[in-house]
Amino acid sequence: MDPQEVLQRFKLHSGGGTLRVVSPIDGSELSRVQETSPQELAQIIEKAEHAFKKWRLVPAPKRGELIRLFGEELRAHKEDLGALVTLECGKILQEGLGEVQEMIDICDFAVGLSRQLYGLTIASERPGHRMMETWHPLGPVLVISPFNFPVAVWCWNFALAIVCGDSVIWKPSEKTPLTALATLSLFEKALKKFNASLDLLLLVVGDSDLGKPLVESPKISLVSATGSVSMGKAVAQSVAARLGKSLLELSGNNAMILTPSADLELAIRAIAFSALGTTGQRCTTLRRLIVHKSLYDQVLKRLSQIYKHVPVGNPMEVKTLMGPLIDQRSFDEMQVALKEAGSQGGHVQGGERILEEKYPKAYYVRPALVTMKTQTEIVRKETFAPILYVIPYEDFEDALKMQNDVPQGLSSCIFTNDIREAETFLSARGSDCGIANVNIGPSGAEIGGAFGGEKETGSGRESGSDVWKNYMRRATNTINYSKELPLAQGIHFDMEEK
Ligand code: UN1
Repeated sequence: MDPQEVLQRFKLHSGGGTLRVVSPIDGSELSRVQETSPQELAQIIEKAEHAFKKWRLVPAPKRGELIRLFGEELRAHKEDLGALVTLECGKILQEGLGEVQEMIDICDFAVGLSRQLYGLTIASERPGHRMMETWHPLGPVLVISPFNFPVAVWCWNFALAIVCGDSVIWKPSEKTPLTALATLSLFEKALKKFNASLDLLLLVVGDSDLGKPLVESPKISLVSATGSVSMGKAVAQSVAARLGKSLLELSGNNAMILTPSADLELAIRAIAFSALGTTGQRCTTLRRLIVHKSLYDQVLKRLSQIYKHVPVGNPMEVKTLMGPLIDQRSFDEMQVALKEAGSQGGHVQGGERILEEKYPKAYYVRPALVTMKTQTEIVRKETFAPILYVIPYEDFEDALKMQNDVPQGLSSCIFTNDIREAETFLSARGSDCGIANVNIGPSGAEIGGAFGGEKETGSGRESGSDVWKNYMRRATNTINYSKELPLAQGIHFDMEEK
């Protein structure tokens, strides 16, 4: 697909702004985008507040109708938006399309949800009383989204926030503003069909400093941020300083325990997709393979072949399975990590830059397979690149301990056909991650489940299940329909009026 054609379809080629957007595919300039100025932020917040005040009064199933229309636009433009995702963040076209499908899926989920924002009725201890819980729209939500899932992760938040009655301010990664602009234009089409002209989605384009005044503003009811631990810590501290609400989905350091009873054919395929997919730049990427020593040699041999031969190249080409890294910084960080791994006793295969002559301004690498005797410091760190550490284990309990012995707690999995191992892995003393899978890799989650993790991953949950509760406020209501005024806890407070 011709990049210019893709840009033209969303009218993004004209440029005229100050933010230079380059494609990681070849380092070429895609466009120059208008940046939001710091002076505009107050007005953006005001617009979001104004839209929220109107939107919260629209019945939830009607709000769902808007997301249904948005989902239809996404369906109609799946190919174009998927190609734009590939062009701007470098993931292969299959994954670019998958990303748009993930948006469509969460829209469908949110439409159903718009008729299911259920509260509870609670038995009152007092006669003639009824208690209930009601859920109300929360307010303007700020969504800070990452380059690696430039639209799907945002959409998890957006689709839910909109059916919950909130307005959304979106601060996409400064590396991927074009997909955000294209998505905004599709949402505007849906708004038009819905016959509304509300500022339910406001974009803030520019570098991370721009997000700061928004994060600090008490007018933002929820800050949902996806990205690195350092970004998450800064956001969490600012929001906590004003006792605001945040929802964080940060780094992962995801492992697979590969046991003697595992179905190796499945496991190898799962390893390949979850370690190499998105060029190792998913927060759910498989980074640690904890493999039983009886399988170690044969698994390593097979992986070594896969790592040598996996087709790396232009992500627009059908045969490519691994595209470029996002930028030079990411490449440099990968090299530093590999050097450290070497100095900590690791043996490194791959990891070098390739296709330099064809793409001098882009960063393609051979994925790196690193054997380690133990889980050293560098293994415990998340490096956002295709590096897979392979560590042997002898005793299942040691493997479990190793799986949990990292600061992050996003995703994890075990490959086993032994029910005791599987159930132990899923039990209270098993994996400490927000996602724990059996005979499936750690990445590629469906939208129906709650997505997120513990420890340094930030404890937030996005996407499915009952995650919608993050985007609403809860009220507990007690109604007295009796002619008495009994107090709870049996307290007497009788007074005589003089
Ligand atoms: C991310 O990398 O931030 O489970 C999100 C997955 C995708 C989402 C990844 N559905 O890998």
